[in-house]
Amino acid sequence: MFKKILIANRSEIAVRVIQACRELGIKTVAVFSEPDRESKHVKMADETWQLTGQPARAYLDAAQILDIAKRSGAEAVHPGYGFLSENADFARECAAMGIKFIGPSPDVIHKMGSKIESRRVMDQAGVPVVPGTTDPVTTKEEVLALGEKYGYPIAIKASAGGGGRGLRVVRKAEDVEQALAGAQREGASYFGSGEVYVEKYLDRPRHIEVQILADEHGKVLHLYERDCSSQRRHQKLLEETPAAKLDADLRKRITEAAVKGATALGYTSAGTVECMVSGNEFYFLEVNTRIQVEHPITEATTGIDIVKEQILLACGQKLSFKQEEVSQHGHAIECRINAEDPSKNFMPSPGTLTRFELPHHPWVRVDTACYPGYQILPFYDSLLAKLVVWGRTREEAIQRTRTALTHFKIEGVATTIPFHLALLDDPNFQAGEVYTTYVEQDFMKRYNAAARTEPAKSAGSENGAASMPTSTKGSVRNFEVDVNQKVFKVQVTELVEPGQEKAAAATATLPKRTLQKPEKREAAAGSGHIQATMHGLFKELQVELGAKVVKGQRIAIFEAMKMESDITSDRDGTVKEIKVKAGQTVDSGTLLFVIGD
Ligand code: MV4
Repeated sequence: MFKKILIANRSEIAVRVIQACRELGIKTVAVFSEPDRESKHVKMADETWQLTGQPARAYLDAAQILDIAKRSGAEAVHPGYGFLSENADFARECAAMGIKFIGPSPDVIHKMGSKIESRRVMDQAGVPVVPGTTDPVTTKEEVLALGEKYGYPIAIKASAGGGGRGLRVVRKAEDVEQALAGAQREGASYFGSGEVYVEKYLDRPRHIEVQILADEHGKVLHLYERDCSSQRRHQKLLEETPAAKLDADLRKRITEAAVKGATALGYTSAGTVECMVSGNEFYFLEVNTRIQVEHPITEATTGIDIVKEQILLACGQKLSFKQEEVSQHGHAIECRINAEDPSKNFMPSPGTLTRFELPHHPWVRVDTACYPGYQILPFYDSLLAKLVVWGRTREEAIQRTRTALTHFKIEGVATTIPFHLALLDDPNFQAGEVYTTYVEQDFMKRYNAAARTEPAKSAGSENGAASMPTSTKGSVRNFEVDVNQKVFKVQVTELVEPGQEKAAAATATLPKRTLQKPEKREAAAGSGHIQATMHGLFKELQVELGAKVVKGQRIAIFEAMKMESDITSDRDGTVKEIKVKAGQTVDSGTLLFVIGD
C-alpha cells in the first residue's frame, strides 16, 4: 500500500481523495495556488505545498507538481478530474520518476485522446460505433460522399476534440465546406490537431455512460450506468442512476459492451465508457480515463467506494469482488450546484459565500470544499457542491432531491439551485424523457420565460436571487489572470459597505473599451445596428433572417474572456441582415446584425 499520495487538484475532488486516503491510512500531500491558500483541501491534508505562478496555470504545472511529489516523498499522484488527469505526457513523466499515476497507462490515455483511434479500437472489439469513418477525412468531396452515403444530418468531429469543441453538425450538402473548415480550425486551435472524421448525426440521443473498474491483472467489471443527458453547452447539470427508461436488455448490452471494449483496450483503473442511446440502439462515444464528477451516484447505488478502489487498483491489487457481487440498489440523483445565474444564461457569479448551510438528511451526501466566508475564485470552474440524493425509487429520489435543495442555503452568489428545482418539477424530466439537447433547446425556453415573470425569485425558489453580502472585510488582493495566453493584472477590492451588489469589485489593467458593459452601449444606440463590443467568438445565432424581434431580445450568444454573454436587439423590428456566421471570431466594433422595420 502507498504511504503517501500527492493530490494534484483542488476543491471538492481533492477533499474527496483526501477522505479516501484517510480511510486507507495513507498520508496526503496537497498543492495549492496562492488564492487557494484558505481552501478546505489545504486544511485537510497532512502536508501542503504552495505552487508558484499564475493561479489559472498552477494546477497544470506538471514539472512543479512532480518536483513537489519527489521532494515530499509521495509514491503516487492522484490527478482528480480536469487539469492533468487526462494528460498522457504527465502520466509518462510520473512513471519516469518512479511515481505512480493513479489512472490508466499513458498509452491508454493517449489512445483515448484520439477519438478516431478509440472508435477504431471499439469497432474492432465489436462495440457498436455510430455509422461513419474510422479514418480521418480531409476534403470536402470525401465529406459530401459520406453525406450521400449516410444521409444528412452528419457530424464532422475533431479527432482530438472534446466537450463539444470541434463538433459541427451539417444538415445539407451546401454547408459541408464551411463546417469542415470550422471543425478543422477548432481542432487545430484548441487541441493542436486539425484531424477530423465524420459520423451520422443522431438527433436527440441520450447520454449514457458506464462506470468501469479494471485491475492490472486483466479483470474488468462495470458498476452499471449513469444518465447524464441533462446538460447545457456540454456542461452536465444533473446526473442519475439507473438511467430512466432503459430496459433491462439494453442495460445488459451496454454494460457488457463497455466491459468488452475496456478489456480490448487493456484498460486499468477506474474509467467511464460514454455512449449515446437512440431508441433501442446504443453507440460508443468516447472513453474518459479519469474519475468523474458524477461518480458519487454510482457509489450511492452500488455501495462501492470508487476512489478507494481506484487507489487500491493503482497499488496493483486485484479487484476484491466479482461482477455478480455488484448490484444496483435504489436510485440516485446528483445536482451540480454551480455559482452561476441560471436566469442570466448561466453567467458565472463569483463572490463570497455569506451563508452556506448544507441540507442534513439521512439519504443526502454533499461533496463540497465550500464553507461560510469562502470566496469563489474566478480562475476555476464554478462548481460549489455536488448534492447527491438516494431514494428507493426514482420518484422518491426526485422528491428527496427537491427537499434537500430547499434546505441548501447559499447566499452571496447566485446558484443553479432554482434551475435544479425547476427541472425536477418538469413533467418531461419526471417522465424520464430527457435527451442531450433537451435542457438547452426546450426546457430553458420555458425556464427563462418563467424567470422573466418572476424576477425576484427566479423559477420560484427561495434560493433564487443572489443575496447581498452582509459584511465584508476591506482588503485588497492582487492576482494575475491568464486569458487566452495573455496575462492581466487584476486587483480585487472587497467592499466594506453592506448592501452592495457584489462582494468584490474588480478592476483590471485592460484597455477601457474591453471593460465596457455591452448593455450600456446597446441601450444608448437603438439604431438597429448591432455591433460586437469586445473581441470574441460569435458563438451561436438565436434568430433567423427575417425574424421579428423585440428590444432586449437575445439574438445571439457571444463568448469573450471565457465567458458567455447575450447579444440583444436594441429595438423592435425585423432581422434584415446577419453579418457574421456562428463560430466566427470578430473584433470589437464589428457589425453583427441590422435590425430594421
Ligand atoms: C454526437 C451527437 C449526435 N450524433 N455524435 C457532443 C460532444 C462530443 N463528446 C460528442 N457529442 C455529440 N456527438 C453524433 N454522431 C450528439 C452529441 C452531443 C452530446 C453528446 C453527449 C452529451 C451531450 C451532448 C450534447 C449535444 C450533442
